[in-house]
Order: sequence, then structure tokens, then C-alpha cells
Amino acid sequence: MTLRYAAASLALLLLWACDASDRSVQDNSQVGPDAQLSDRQDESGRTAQPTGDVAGGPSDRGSTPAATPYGDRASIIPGLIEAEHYDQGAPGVAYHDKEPKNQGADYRGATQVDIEKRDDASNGHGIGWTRAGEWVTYTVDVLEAGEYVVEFPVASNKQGGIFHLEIDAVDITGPIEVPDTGGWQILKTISAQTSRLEQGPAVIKMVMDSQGESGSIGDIDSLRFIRAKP
Ligand SMILES: [Ca+2]
Ligand SMILES: [Ca+2]
Repeated sequence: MTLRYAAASLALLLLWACDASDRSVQDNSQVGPDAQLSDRQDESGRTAQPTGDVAGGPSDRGSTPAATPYGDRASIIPGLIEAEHYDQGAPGVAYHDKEPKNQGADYRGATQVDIEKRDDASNGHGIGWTRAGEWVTYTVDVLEAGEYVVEFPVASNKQGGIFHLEIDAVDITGPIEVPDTGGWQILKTISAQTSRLEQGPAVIKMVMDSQGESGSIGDIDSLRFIRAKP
């Protein structure tokens, strides 16, 4: 009896193993976004954070991965953050843009944020086609606690709109108004002062509040954080 039982168990085990290997072959043959999603799952079944931008909507396979810093390195404050180096991640996580299509340059691959190529901008790019309700996030590391002056080179043909910066849903700048700079191709630097930033990691959200006469908020090249004089 015992021997027959052992043989039967072994046969069952072999059948199970064959079935499992068939399934793994089938899984590996999948291509496309679904296969990429399963590649991101580690052995525990948790979904790892994506390393690139994701053009589609939030995943319905559990919780949406958090945003990660551009280039996987938090931007340092004080310092310069390129506007076009917003966080990596899905729409609704790293950014929200009104238009599904990037209307500008193919600088970061799949993204809905409108990235503008322009020779007068630092890093040769900025963000444009800004509309009320849109936002982008920047994962930062604040090295020195305190208040900061933030400088933004911006461009606007006619009076621009209003935006602000926030951390954890708390406004840290108040409304920042983009002036008429004399044309879309003319950058002028405007500045705003922050409330006190605490030392350590933070996620800064740049939020577009209202459009100006230009029909836009403005083109934004970069954010330079400079310690405010006490
Ligand atoms: Ca846009
Ligand atoms: Ca830039």
C-alpha cells in the first residue's frame, strides 16, 4: 500500500511539475504591456516601482506604484531642478496633464506632460502647453531647513497665468503670476519665496492654478532653490 501510495504521489508530482513548466513557457511568450507588468513583480507578488515613465492609466492590479525621482536620484535643495525632470511614474501619480498626448518634444519617451525643446532653456528643454488643473511632482532632498527663494525662467506671449508649489497638499509659495515676457521665445526669470522647508526628503508638487490672457499658465524652464537671507 505504502509503495503504491508513494508511486501515485510521485506521478501526481510529475504531472504538476509538467503543468507548471508549461505555464511558465506560456507566460514567457507573452509580449506587450501585460508581460512588462508581470516582469516588474518580484517573487513575493508585490509590484516593483517602474523605472521609466508610464503612459497608461493607474494599474488595476492592486495599488499604483509611487512616483520615483527622475533618474532615480532625488533633486537636491538648495539647487536647480529642471522643470522637465519631474518624477517618473503614471499619470495621476507623477503628473496630471489635460491632454493625453505630449504636444512637444520626445525627450523622455512615453509621457503626457508637454515637454518643450528650446535652445534658450537650461538643459535645452522646459515644459509648455500648461493648463489650469495640471501638475507635476519633484522628489527632493532638502539639505538645509529654512525659507527659500525659487527662481523660474518663464515665457509667455501676453499675460500668463498663476501657479504655486506645495508639499503634502500645503501651499509653500502662494500664487506665482507669470507676466507677459514679450513672447513665447523670450524667457524672463521670476521668483517666489517659500515658507520654511524642513530638512529631509519631500515631494514638491508644482500646480497650475489658472490661465491668463495667453490661454496658458506659461512655459517653465526650471526651478532654482536658493536659501533666503535670514
Ligand atoms: Ca498640458
Ligand atoms: Ca529646463
